[in-house]
Amino acid sequence: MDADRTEQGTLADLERLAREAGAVELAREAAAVAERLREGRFYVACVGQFKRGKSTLINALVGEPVLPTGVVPVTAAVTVVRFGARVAARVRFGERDWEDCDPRALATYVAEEHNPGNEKGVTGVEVFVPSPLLATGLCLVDTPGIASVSPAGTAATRAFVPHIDAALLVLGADPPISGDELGLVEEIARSAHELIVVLNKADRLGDAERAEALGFTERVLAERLRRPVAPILQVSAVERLAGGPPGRDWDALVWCLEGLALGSGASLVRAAEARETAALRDALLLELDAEREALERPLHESQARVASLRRAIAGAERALEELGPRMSAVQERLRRAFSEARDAFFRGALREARAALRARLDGVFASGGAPRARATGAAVDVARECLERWRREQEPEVERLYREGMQRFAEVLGEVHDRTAASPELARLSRPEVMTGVTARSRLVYTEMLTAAPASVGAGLLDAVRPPRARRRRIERAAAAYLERLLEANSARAKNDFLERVLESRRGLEAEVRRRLQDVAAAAERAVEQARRTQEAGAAAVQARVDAIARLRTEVEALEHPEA
Ligand SMILES: Nc1nc2c(ncn2[C@@H]2O[C@H](COP(=O)(O)OP(=O)(O)OP(=O)(O)O)[C@@H](O)[C@H]2O)c(=O)[nH]1
Ligand SMILES: [Mg+2]
Repeated sequence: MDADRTEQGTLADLERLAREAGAVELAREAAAVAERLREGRFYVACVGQFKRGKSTLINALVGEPVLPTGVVPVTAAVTVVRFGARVAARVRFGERDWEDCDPRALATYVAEEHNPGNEKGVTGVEVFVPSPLLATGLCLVDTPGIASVSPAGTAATRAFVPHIDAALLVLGADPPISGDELGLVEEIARSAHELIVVLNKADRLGDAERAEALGFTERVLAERLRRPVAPILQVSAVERLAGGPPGRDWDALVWCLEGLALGSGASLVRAAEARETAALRDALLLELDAEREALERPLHESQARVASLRRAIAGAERALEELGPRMSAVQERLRRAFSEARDAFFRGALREARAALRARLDGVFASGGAPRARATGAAVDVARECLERWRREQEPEVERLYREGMQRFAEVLGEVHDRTAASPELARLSRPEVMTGVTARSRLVYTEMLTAAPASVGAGLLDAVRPPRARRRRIERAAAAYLERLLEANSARAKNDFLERVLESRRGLEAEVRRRLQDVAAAAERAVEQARRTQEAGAAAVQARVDAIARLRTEVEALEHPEA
């Protein structure tokens, strides 16, 4: 059989089975996925921390300022920018149908200011633009910036991760990449392999700052993803949007995106097919099982269960809140342990490093030349060796601390599981899954040394007019002070990075528990409600429905798995 027909057939079957099962939203999703794949549409999601310029970058790429942008956190809902004969937009609320909307009024739905925390319940926004870049099926997806003041934005972006086919990671220089961004990109990389990384706002950066940010980010990313990443592209979305020439790496970015469409578009669509089909299938099986269980109980019990389920969900949410201080206590313990280790290092290393520097400076002054610059270089070398040694020595301990911390986090969160286990529907919140991410590695990822500017240029000019002995003393003092600053700043930075990593993992675990709680609860509530209606129709109706569910289940399980 023709491969395409098989694949489309599986989704069509899923849609039909979901409809028969009464899982309207799943049926709709299956239809939407089938349509997107039939049309060869794939999602390149622009992701990153808030205010990196993701929305501006998409506007610049499609050549129209269609998405709202601004200096305060803006994007509050995931927005798909796709090809259309003219600029148009549509929006969806909850499980309702799409509604056309004025593309100029998009901010009403997607901007944090007009829809804080997505209180309007927007579940989808699509913008159509007649851009040649999109004509290939490529869709640019704007996502809310992560780690901004609105947790709803981060949650919306994370919820979209399973639908991402390729990612466009938008970074800046300050900081070059955050722990949250690394966590997100690692999560995305589990299912989407294509990753383009851009350093936006390049117009604002000096050459030195840019080079430092680039080198650092490439190394950190490669280390975290455990594979090399393509060179980071430097762009300026505002320059391009203002109609400036496609300077810097702009053309390379466009080629990359066009290349994705031409070279990998088809395989991205196939991978999406396999991924989305598997997810829909699992969701449908979950709904069927939940409904069957509900049907097997008497009506009054089902009604009591709806009430008890609602209480259990509220209880679990409260439990999560209450566990906050305990999670913070674990975090605080880790902070103290790591701070002590770092302070001990700093005290011990400083003496040794000063001695090593003195020895090198003898060489510097013996060989003449520009002693101040070479003394600065010697301080950088000594600091680097010293920090590297520290990193090597500390790594096993850091790993142990991190694991221990994550284990404690998972145990604390496990209490939510225990408290909800009384409700069979919520007992599906299986503990091992809650612990995903616990095994994440904890290496001191930010090992590349920052070399803050040494003493002022003025001092260098004065060197020339000083007697040699006085000059040597001054240079030695300046180099020693610089060495101290380097060690202080870089070891403090490693500490902050470790703590940020811990915080990020904690947030990830909590978000995962919340998401599962909501998914399972929603499926169970729907099932109980549906079972209640069937039970009201009498025993024969119940039997017929149990039989139908058994048949549907068999059919869903027998569906072919599309190959990625
Ligand atoms: N100088 C400079 N500013 C830029 C660039 N790109 C975006 N900006 C500015 O940065 C600010 C944030 O841009 P947005 O596009 O709203 O950023 P975002 O990442 O979508 O923000 P959120 O949706 O809140 O996550 C705006 O004031 C933009 O004008 C750039 O390349 N250079
Ligand atoms: Mg935005």
